[in-house]
Amino acid sequence: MHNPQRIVILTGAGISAESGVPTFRGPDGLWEGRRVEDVATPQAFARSPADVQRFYDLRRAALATVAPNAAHVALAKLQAARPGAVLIVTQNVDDLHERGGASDVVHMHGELLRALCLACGSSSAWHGDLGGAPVCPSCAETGRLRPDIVWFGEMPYQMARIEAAIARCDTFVSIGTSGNVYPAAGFVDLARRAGAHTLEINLEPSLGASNFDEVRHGRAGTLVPVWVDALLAAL
Ligand code: BV8
Repeated sequence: MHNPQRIVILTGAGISAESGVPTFRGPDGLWEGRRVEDVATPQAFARSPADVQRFYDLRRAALATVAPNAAHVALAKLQAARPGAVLIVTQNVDDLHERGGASDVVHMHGELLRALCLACGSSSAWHGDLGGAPVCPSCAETGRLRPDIVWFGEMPYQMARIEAAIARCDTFVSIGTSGNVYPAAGFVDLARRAGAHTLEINLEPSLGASNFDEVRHGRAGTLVPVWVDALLAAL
């Protein structure tokens, strides 16, 4: 195994599956029989805000019932062992990377535990429901808060930082993602163009599996600690 100096790790719903967070395209990847794309859009929020708020209020409340798993903890261990060398870019809106001990995490699709004010534009930490008429912590406007989540058709967060990190990484690892959603699904191509070694760790081949130099198929909770320990042993 080469000795990576700069690592970018992309994670998706699969890394949180063993913690009990439902995935999107797993057997139950639907919400009350509807595709997530039909709920997680600005159009859906305009059409029925109460419905969308309830969708996220339920997921936010469920966060208190789950805990990080061995894959989250292993990535935090790797970050601690290689300060500044490992960036985690997650599509997940849960806080399990941070609760697993990770420090440098980019939530490119937003966070369940943050709210965005449509009146003043500020983003603030939020733990309760957003249904009803919540008051913005910074401008005190009522009922103008939405989940601070990137919906379909909206620009993901910190794209410049993500693309810069991938352009200079020597190792790109994708964990627990099906490769359905862009621009995240295109990151492996960016990494290849940067000459990085690319590795997929996933329960099954993702849509982009053939774009990776190396693939390991199985459960993240088992494979990620093995990968991290081997990396740290090689140091
Ligand atoms: C944008 C927040 C402009 C909401 C999310 C190009 C081509 C086609 C379409 C597009 C394109 N470019 C843009 C689009 C449109 C769209 C898109 O990609 N649509 C798809 C459906 C075709 N993209 C957008 O709208 C994006 N915005 O493009 O803006 C732009 C363009 C260029 C550059 C900048 C901006 C915004 C997309 C973000 C939407 N918000 N989440 C919420 O959470 O409610 S996306 C959401 O779905 C997740 O965040 C995640 O990204 C995606 C779900 O995918 P995964 O995480 O991979 O989960 P999934 O269930 O699919 O797979 C789980 C995998 O884990 C499986 O493979 C399974 O086998 C594996 N697994 C299961 N258990 C385990 C496991 N693996 C290991 N261990 C286990 N135990």
